[in-house]
Amino acid sequence: MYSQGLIGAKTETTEDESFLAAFQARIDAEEKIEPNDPMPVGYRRTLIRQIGQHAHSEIVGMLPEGNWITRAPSLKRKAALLAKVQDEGGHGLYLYSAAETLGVSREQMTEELLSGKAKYSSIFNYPTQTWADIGAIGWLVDGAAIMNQIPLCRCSYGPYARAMIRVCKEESFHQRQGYEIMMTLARGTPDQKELAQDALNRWWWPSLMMFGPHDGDSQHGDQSMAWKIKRFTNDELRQQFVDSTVPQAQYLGLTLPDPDLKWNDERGHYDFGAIDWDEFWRVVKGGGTMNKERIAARKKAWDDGEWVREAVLAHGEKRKARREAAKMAAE
Ligand code: BYC
Repeated sequence: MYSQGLIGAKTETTEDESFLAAFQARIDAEEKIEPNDPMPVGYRRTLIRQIGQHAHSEIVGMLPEGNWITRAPSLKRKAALLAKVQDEGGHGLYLYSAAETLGVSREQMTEELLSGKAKYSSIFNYPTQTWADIGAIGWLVDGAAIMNQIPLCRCSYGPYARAMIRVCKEESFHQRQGYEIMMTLARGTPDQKELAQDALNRWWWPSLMMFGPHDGDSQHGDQSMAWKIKRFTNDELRQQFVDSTVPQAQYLGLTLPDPDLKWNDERGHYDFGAIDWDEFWRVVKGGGTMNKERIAARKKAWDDGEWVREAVLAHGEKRKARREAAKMAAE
């Protein structure tokens, strides 16, 4: 992996006023920050936290949908779902590689996920109860992900921004496959339409929570905006998501589970009801229905893969030794 030579690299900087001002000037001039550039410790730490958690979300996110691969209703649906889940694994790999360019190892990030120190998106702690949940996840969860990730393509840190470009293209396919499942169900029998409505009722509020706490409670928001890691605040992106999703629900003939949802002519946006922040923090802190199961599945995957990692390293060592022996013989 191109980034592995950077793990454990010397990363300290002297953070006097002139260094910080020069760094901010580069950000303000829209220059990309690259792995070997000097950067403030806080900038590096924020990126490792965010990219690491983003990577974890992608691979934990494979679990709720992976749960339906064997039960997809047709071969076509199975093939699309398999491809989608595989894409999410790929996103995790690009993101772990992007985080490695900041000097952190995959092992370290995995330990933090398994110990609960590093978070992953709250949304993946809800169970996928019916086939319609796969439609709702593609439509809403991938839809929310796109809304959040398109601006990350312009993130000030080069490797993260570049990883996001491909991720967003794939998320766009995911969103469409989800919406198409919802459309098929919504236009099907009354029972099928009811399944779609039930899935929407369960996934709507957790999808709004994906954007994170209100701006007033977002600890990292202001600094991440100043560093142009984030380009929009949590509340701005949540509002954009609501505004673009309401007409999609109307087109499906489904009802969003929010009696306070209504168009506000003055603001030019939809008003929506209060989010249950107690539920959000409970889930983020490990109290969701599926938290324990998700971490147990990731731990098993990590443990089961140990022999593969060892075999790859041993193979690498052997190849290196062979190359060196051939070089010595040639000299
Ligand atoms: N869930 O100061 P704030 C996907 C945490 S994958 C859990 O606003 P920030 C997909 C936050 O980490 C979707 N925790 O933070 C995959 C912080 O805690 P720490 C993942 C959350 O970073 C497979 C604290 O709350 N997308 O789409 O400025 C299949 C305070 O928050 C959540 C990304 O990761 C949450 N929802 O803003 C389908 C995108 N929200 O770290 C789909 C990249 C907040 O201090 N990440 N927290 O312990 C971001 O854009 C930002 O990190 C966030 C939060 C907007 C999520």
